[in-house]
Parts: sequence; structure tokens; C-alpha cells
Amino acid sequence: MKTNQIVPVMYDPNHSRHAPFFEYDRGKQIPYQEVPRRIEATKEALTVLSFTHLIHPCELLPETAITAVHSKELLNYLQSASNQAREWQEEHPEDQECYLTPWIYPLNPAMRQGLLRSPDSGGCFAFDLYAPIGANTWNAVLGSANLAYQAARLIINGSAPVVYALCRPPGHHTGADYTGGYCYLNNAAIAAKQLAVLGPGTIFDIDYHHGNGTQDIFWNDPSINYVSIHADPRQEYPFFAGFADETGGENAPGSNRNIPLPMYTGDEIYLAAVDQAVEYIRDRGSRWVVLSAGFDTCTDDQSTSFQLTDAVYSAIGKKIAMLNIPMVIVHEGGYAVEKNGSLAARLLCGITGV
Ligand code: OKP
Ligand code: ZN
Repeated sequence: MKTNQIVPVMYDPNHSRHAPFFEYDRGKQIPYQEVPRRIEATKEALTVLSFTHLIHPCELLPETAITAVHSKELLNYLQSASNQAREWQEEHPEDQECYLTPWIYPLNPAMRQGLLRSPDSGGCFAFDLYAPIGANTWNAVLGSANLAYQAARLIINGSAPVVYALCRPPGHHTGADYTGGYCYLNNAAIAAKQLAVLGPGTIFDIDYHHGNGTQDIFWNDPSINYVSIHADPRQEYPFFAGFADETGGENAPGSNRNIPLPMYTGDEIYLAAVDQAVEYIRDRGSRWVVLSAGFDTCTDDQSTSFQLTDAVYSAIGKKIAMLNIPMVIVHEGGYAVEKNGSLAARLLCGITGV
């Protein structure tokens, strides 16, 4: 995209008060990897670029923009769990902040029906342990979704051809009615639903992990496509989705494209996959793209196996820019904390041709 234009960078400070303490790795408590500094580092790196402009949206998205993607039950659960966490804290002021974590997971409809009526129904709305809910989680989640929504609105009203949404928490693992993998609302899906007024389009997911939630949401939608490059789900999280034979529901054959890559993939194989994805986006007649931008593909990310060098991110940006269609970039994963900033800057410079 040849833009001599300003790239709006959407930011909401509410994310920083969502900061769970722990997660579990093979039963061992380790520090929660999805930390506030990820987005603060990205904000700093993007705002120093000469062609960006930081925007803190003053309005919140309408609820209909969320229910276009998610069940009302999921929203009620997120909101009430946050309230419950706040009440618990008020009753135990000297305790460490409370993060409600689902601990019973129903495996069949009868178990689900029982659990739903209980005070600990969280497991009905989560597929793993990685989306705990604290007193400030709902506000952070709403703020994050709002950035993706407002970014899409700026595209639609012609204010900019490229917008970067500094979303945190991330979104691509969350489906219509479940959370998981640090994700609560699907930011990319919310943006895509708005952009659909411009015609067919594609969500391109370059996070290291497959975006099972995004795939699930648009599985049967022939005009919102999903293409993802990620680590082979036979060996990596989320394990149950992301296989090459998942190509779309019966009303939407070909609307889904997975490109799983081997563990320890490097630059050359990765960039060949980007070429395939770009060709797919073009073949689907896309008028817009939402880029689910994860930076956990880089060598320095200790939680993943790919070995991409820094230079790859601007090369990815250049390849996507060849499509010459409007784009919302939604921040997803990336756990080499400071790298989020420098790599997002490289990606954006590739996209804008700077
Ligand atoms: C979110 B995103 C435990 C590993 C748990 C959860 C991965 C969530 C990834 N040691 N991993 O970046 O796609
Ligand atoms: Zn990831």
C-alpha cells in the first residue's frame, strides 16, 4: 500500500489493569506470559515512527458489534465474573488480587447443564485454563475489542487505508461462546464483521498459534475468509484445530485455508507460505484484510519454536502491501516482551513502504 498517509494507532490504557499472576505449564505455576508491557512496548515503538498518530478512542463500541460475533451468554459470563472477582476482593482486601479460573470442565451436555446453574460455571465458557478473570478484566477486554472496532470504522469512513489496533488481551483463540489461550473476545472477528460492508474479505493470521476461534466463527461464512500460517497442530497448541484439511463449512467451501508449518521453521519456508496466503487472499476476491499480527514466530520467543529473523517482518509487510487493499492490523501474541515493539514497527514499515 503506497501511503503517504498517516497510520492511526489505536490504544486504550485500560489493558494494563488486566494482569493475571500465574499460568500452568505441566502443573507448574509460572508467571503469566501475556503481560501489559507487551502492548506498552509496541505503543512506544510505533509512536516514534514519523507516519503514525496515536488515538485513544473516546467512545465505546455498540453491544451489537460484539453480539455480531459472540453469544449474549458469553458477554454475561465475562461481565458477571469480573463483578464476582471485584466482590471477592472487597471481602478479602488483604489477599492478592482475585483471578477467577475455571476448574471444572463439562464434557457432555448433562454435565454442562448442571454446571451452568452453579456458581462456578466458568468451565462452560472456556476450553483451557489460560483466560482467568479479574475485577478489571471485563474493562480491558471491552477496550481491546473497541480498538479493533474503531480501527475498522476508520477504514470504512475512508479516514485511512491502514490502521493498527494495539489490542490486549488478544483474541484469535476465542470463539462465539468460549474463551481460551489469553483470549476473551475475538478482536479480529469484530473488525471483520464491520469491514464486511465493503464486500468479501479475509482475516490473515500470522500468529505462531492457529486462531481456532476465528476459524470457528467464520467457518460457514463464504464472504469472510480465514487464512492462517502457524505451527503444526500435531505438535503445538491448540492441538485440536489448524490442520490443512479444514477448508470451510458446507455453505462456505474454500473459505478457510490453513498452512501448518514444521517446528523450528525459518525465514525461507515461512516467506514461501506468506506468498501462498497472499495468493489465496487475492483469489478469494478480497476487498479488505484484517491481519492478526502475532510476533511469537520470532527466534527470541522462548515459548515457541519458529526461528524468524527480524528482517522477515518487513518482508511480510511488503508482500501483504502488494494486495493494495485496506487493512486493519490487530495485535495478537508475542512473548519476547520487548520484541513486540521492534517487530511491529518493522511490519508496519514494510506495509507502508517506508
Ligand atoms: C496465545 B496466542 C503453557 C503453554 C500455554 C498457551 C498459548 C496461548 C497462545 N506453557 N500456551 O499467542 O496465540
Ligand atoms: Zn500465539
